[in-house]
Amino acid sequence: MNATDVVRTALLDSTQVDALRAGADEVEAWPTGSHVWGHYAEHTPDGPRICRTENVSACHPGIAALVAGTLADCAAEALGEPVVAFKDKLNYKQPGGAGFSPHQDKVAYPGVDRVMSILVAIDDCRVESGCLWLSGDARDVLPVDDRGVVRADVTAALAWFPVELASGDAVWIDGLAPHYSERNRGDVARRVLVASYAPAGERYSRAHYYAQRADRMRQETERDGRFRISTLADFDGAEVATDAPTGHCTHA
Ligand SMILES: O=C(O)CCC(=O)C(=O)O
Repeated sequence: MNATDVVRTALLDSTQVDALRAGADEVEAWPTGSHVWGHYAEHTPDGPRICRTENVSACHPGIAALVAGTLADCAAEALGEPVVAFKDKLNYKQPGGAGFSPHQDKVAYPGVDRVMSILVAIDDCRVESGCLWLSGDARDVLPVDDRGVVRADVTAALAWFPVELASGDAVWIDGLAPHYSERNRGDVARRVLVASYAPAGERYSRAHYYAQRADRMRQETERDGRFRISTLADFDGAEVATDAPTGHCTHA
């Protein structure tokens, strides 16, 4: 497998890219911790910057429409059957922003069987700005360490390729495909929207996923004392710890 097998060039047209960019700007301006599903910041050399917003669809109709429309069609094509969108997030990766250690989405999303994520580039994603790296070598769930990321010795034995994208391009990430990304060493942001889908027949839902996610994150943090922005402790950055969400979203 290489990047040409999994990239859809220009999945979004220029009107869709402009709308997505405007939506991401709008959401990024929300105060840290103000969105009940997660609106997280990290420490960067330029100070705290927003690094991730979870479940953007819940509070942004434009992005919700994209997740339910063009991106869902792309996921259905990849899985070869109708899909349900159960998760989406914006990853911002500002200059100096951190990457993510190698992981598999099937391990990260509690109880899901088959999953296909579509990562669409808002800004150009280059090696320098911390694009995604993928491996096509895994046929099953791989051994993990205490953070839930693929064990270093296993990671070292896999073949990896970078997935460079222009804004509007997308990449399919199968639930078993190990992937990671590096720090943004450039001077412009590398923002992406990532939406995740399960086959509709599995009856896996957004409400189920986000309830399971909250439980899993609470349990894991009780176990290891780490503040985290996902079920796995795969984020390599220094998060700005915020209080647990209260169950009330100020943007809904
Ligand atoms: O945005 C990235 O670089 C990594 C995407 C990803 O794997 C994740 O958010 O879990």
